[in-house]
Amino acid sequence: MPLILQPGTTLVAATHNPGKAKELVALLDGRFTILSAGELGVPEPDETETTFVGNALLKARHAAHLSGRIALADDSGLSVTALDGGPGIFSARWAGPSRDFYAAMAKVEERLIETGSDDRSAWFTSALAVAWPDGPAVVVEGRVDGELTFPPRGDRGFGYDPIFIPAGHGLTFGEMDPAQKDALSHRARAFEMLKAALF
Ligand code: ITT
Repeated sequence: MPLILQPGTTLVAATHNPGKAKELVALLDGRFTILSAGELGVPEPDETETTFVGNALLKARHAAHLSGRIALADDSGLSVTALDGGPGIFSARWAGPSRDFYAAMAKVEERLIETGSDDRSAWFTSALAVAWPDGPAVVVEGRVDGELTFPPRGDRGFGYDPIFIPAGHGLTFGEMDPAQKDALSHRARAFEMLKAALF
């Protein structure tokens, strides 16, 4: 039987990151009723996998198992060419336990300077996974390429948005209107694939 998500289905958004949760709700566009993992008291699992896809599946399966509901998870991050794809799956961890992304962005800049490279190309990845409680799961991955800029610009968005300029644009994700980011982001691209697979 094909896996289909009917409009109106209740989904658990398996994220504890408010910036991400907001974007997921905007992308879902009123199609589903969303409960957050935080509201349901579902704890964050340890992200023990080595890929975005692996960690997205792990988070979705964990939330589906504990809540008894279909769960949607995102695992994402910033990859920098001159840092061999880092911080990548460690993007949240570079911000430390207090989730200080200004410190994390400064660390990216320091590491880039240390390499001596003038390559500022980078990309964001988002793996989105949907898991049925103790059942099947689907995972897709989207990417957006761009360039890094320092110092950080803009206070919209979240995480590394103030240093990332998507290719073909002049504004950082931190300066863009949220709707503009949602039209071209890694998360939006992954979401298009999810829609094609499940809606
Ligand atoms: P959950 O696991 O609870 O969803 P998290 O913040 O720990 O929250 P990740 O492990 O997927 O999530 O970490 C991804 C990090 O990458 C995230 O904390 C952001 O700082 C960064 N990131 C991901 N998508 C981003 C975006 O659209 N804009 C800016 N930074 C982003």
